[in-house]
Amino acid sequence: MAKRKLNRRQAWRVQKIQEERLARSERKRQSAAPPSGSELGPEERGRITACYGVEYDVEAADRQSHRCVSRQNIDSLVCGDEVVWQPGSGGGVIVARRERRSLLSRPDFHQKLRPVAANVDQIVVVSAVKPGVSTGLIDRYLVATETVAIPAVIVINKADLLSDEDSADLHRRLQPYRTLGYPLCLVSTRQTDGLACLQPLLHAKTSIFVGQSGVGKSSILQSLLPGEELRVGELSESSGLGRHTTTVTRLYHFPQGGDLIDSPGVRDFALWNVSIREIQWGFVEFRALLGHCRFNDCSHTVEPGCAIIDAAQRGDVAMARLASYQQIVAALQTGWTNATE
Ligand SMILES: Nc1nc2c(ncn2[C@@H]2O[C@H](COP(=O)(O)OP(=O)(O)OP(=O)(O)O)[C@@H](O)[C@H]2O)c(=O)[nH]1
Ligand SMILES: [Mg+2]
Ligand SMILES: [Zn+2]
Repeated sequence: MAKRKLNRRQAWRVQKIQEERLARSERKRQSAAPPSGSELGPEERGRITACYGVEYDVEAADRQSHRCVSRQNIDSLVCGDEVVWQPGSGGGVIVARRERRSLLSRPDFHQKLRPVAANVDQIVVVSAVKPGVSTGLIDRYLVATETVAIPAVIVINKADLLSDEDSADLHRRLQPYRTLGYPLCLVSTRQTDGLACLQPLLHAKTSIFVGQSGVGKSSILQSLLPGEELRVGELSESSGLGRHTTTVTRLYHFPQGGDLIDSPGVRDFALWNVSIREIQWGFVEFRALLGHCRFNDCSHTVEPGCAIIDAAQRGDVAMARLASYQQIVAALQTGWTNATE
């Protein structure tokens, strides 16, 4: 159809209608925006305990929770962030974010690196007898925790499913972590006192649980906080993997002190934006040996005179840890750090 040529009056009317539409949408946008300063109460300090897209739960000093939106000039807000907020009639407005002590990021489902939690003092790497303990995966998590310089604790859940012969093998595989000084707990939510080893480690600090979906992160938290209603999922029988039951990252308080952030598990954990140097630094037992290899640029994989390979052959570095490091490096070189055990 040929374009109809408008006379001046018709063109003016079309323009007028467009302007009215724009003004209407702008009015709508403004009414959805946070209230202006004059309608808000005094500034208060608080902490973000959960994020839902553009809304946040902010906990005030009196532990009351307030649903808030954020001023647009705050770049990113995550669970654990300490903020300044102002109460309003229909909820509050976050007006500033305080400086972070630490920030934890990880790839989302689209493999984009996203911040997950702030001001965390300790990372609890959770693995489980079912779907299985992968030391390769634990090593990748430990590289990540060492990179952000946040202390790690290793937890192996579902000890109730461990047979006597598997138990000996598991203890052998976990020995290197004990030697390195990582606190390590074998726990179960199905046994009386099954969490006794973990409980004191969570006292008086903010911890976050990380680990594959289905390892029982929420179940452990539920056992430690019987008063809370947490969502715990069933393991898919066919795959033995969980179904990402937890969908929102949320901070909980223990009555005896200490906070814990529960976050959705990831089926796979790849190391993103880490350099070979950071990976080497992430293997804590390598640190004293770095710089002692025959070649300056030694990758500790095939080179003769490698101080780390020599140490592994002497038994000073666990062979499994060296193999794990080499797998991560090999995977990094192919552009994907999806190493298995
Ligand atoms: N046998 C056994 N099963 C457990 C134990 N702890 C948790 N489970 C089961 O493991 C399954 C997964 O538990 P969740 O707590 O939802 O796992 P999650 O790590 O929070 O999973 P996401 O939220 O998806 O990351 C559930 O069916 C639990 O009942 C345990 O100690 N022993
Ligand atoms: Mg969960
Ligand atoms: Zn070397």
